Amino acid sequence: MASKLDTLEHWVNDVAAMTRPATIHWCDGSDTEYRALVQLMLQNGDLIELNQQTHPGCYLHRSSPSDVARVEHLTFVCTGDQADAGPNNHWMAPAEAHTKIDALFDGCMEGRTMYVIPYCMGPIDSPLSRCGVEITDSPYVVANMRTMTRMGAAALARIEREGSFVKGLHSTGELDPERRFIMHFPEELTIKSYGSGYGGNALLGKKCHALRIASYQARSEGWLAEHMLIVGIENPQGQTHYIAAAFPSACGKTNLAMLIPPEGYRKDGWRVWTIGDDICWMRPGEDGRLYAINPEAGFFGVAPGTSRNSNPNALASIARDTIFTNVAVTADNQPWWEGLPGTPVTDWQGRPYDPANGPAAHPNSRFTVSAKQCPTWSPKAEDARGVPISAIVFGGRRPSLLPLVMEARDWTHGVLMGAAMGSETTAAATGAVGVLRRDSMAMKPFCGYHYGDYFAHWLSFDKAGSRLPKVFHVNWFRKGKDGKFLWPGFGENLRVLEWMIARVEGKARGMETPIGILPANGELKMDGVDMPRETLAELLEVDTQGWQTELHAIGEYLDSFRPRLPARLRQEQQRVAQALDTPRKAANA
Ligand code: OXD
Ligand code: MN
Repeated sequence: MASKLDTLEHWVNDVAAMTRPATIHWCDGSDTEYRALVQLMLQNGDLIELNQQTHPGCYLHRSSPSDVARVEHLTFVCTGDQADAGPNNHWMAPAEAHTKIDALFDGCMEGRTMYVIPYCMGPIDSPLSRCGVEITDSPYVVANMRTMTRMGAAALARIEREGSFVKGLHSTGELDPERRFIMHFPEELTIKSYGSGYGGNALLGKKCHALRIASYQARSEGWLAEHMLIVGIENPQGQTHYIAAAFPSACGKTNLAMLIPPEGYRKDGWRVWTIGDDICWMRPGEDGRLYAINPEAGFFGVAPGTSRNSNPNALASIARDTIFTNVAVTADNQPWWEGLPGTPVTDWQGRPYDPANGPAAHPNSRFTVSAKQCPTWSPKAEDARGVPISAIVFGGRRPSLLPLVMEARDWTHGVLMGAAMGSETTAAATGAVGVLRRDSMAMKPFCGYHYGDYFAHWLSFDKAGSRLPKVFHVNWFRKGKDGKFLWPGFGENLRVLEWMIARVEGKARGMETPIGILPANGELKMDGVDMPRETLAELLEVDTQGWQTELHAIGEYLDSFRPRLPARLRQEQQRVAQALDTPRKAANA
């Protein structure tokens, strides 16, 4: 009988015949291999050594200036039936997509090394994990994949055992935006990415596999692949609640996942445990609760804004053995970005720093670091069973209307809250920044199938025997009339999480409103926060008229997913809209 690895070898041979590399290297994930890759990249200029006294094992990579973010307009979901990709994706017929991109791959690795990277997304022995193999001609991708996934021999052994894996083919090509595509073939569990070296386009385990392909797989297998951080909140009694939270790119997932409790909380014995900062795979366990793993093994975090104030844990994590991409450097060769003390001398493009050229570090500059280096890394992150989720949180950048926190009255309402999510765009993707767009469950760029089917899949978890998490919506980004943020954010966000946990444990009454349950007077612990009462009132205010307009817009947005929009979701939107028209009735409903 043919070994399961034969399939892999066949595919590798086929790819080699098309791309024609000089050599093929099967990655084993060892330290020796990593060191050799770093040496190679230091020689060919892909990496620049940073100050090894202050930052041992740290290197800088500078991208081509036209290759610094995800490219949603060049990212395709190629399903046999166009309708299956949905209006939320760009679509191309699979045969046409293969032909188009294979023409680019033809001979593209001539004279170069082709790396074969077996990897596992999730703890190597977890039934929730899934494997993949990425073929690439980029040593930078190999080095980053080693940090971001469980890569090498153990993953290869699991692939041999299971036989199935996601196939990912990548080449940096000419880095020409005119010759760049990120193609997904969910029905073939295949990804083809050409012409970009940027993380989200090139580290195929991350967005391409763990979100777009995995969301598609999850639908047919009864689980969820989500753009969520996972954080454990331990109370002074030693009980830990795990929270999964979805925010669009560059909205502070990494900061929330590594939150440091305010001083009073620390003294009382509260602790925070980091499980993941970007992706969460969840599946119902035998007890009906949702159990989650972080499929990643590292953080690919946004550097600017990471500071002693915002995220000391991230700063501690990246003091060694980190690859920085597109940050600036100081006179003594330390990595630098806006928000750090000190001054840059060289900007992200390697030019002498001149404020007239814009920020010194690219706004989407990144660090890649092993999760194990995070001081709050939870031992539970390696638990094959995953962690039970007590609360799901949705949130976005909303300068107005959305209150600091609200709770959905049940699962269906929670799905509506997630579906209705909106946020101002950020630098994580190319395009205008600061424009409000709907981003259901923060999955707009990442859902590998029709959003209507996706909402139906979410609703389907509400069935007999399930013990689903409570669902909340937060908004850390509400602004006052002076244009300044009303909520201090960062560690203070624990106050909001504490209220959620109190709700989960049945220890807070909450206050019913037409849009959901808000903290009742005095339930948010504000001691030690210098905030006028009126500011808190503004953060929790429900502007009925504004919400009526919002509900109308949500209805129109949902209608764009007809005919696959689940009727239950539209009915839920109507229920909230009616409750807003007759607020008193809703409170007693
Ligand atoms: C990311 C993103 O890199 O969402 O996590 O863009
Ligand atoms: Mn992300």
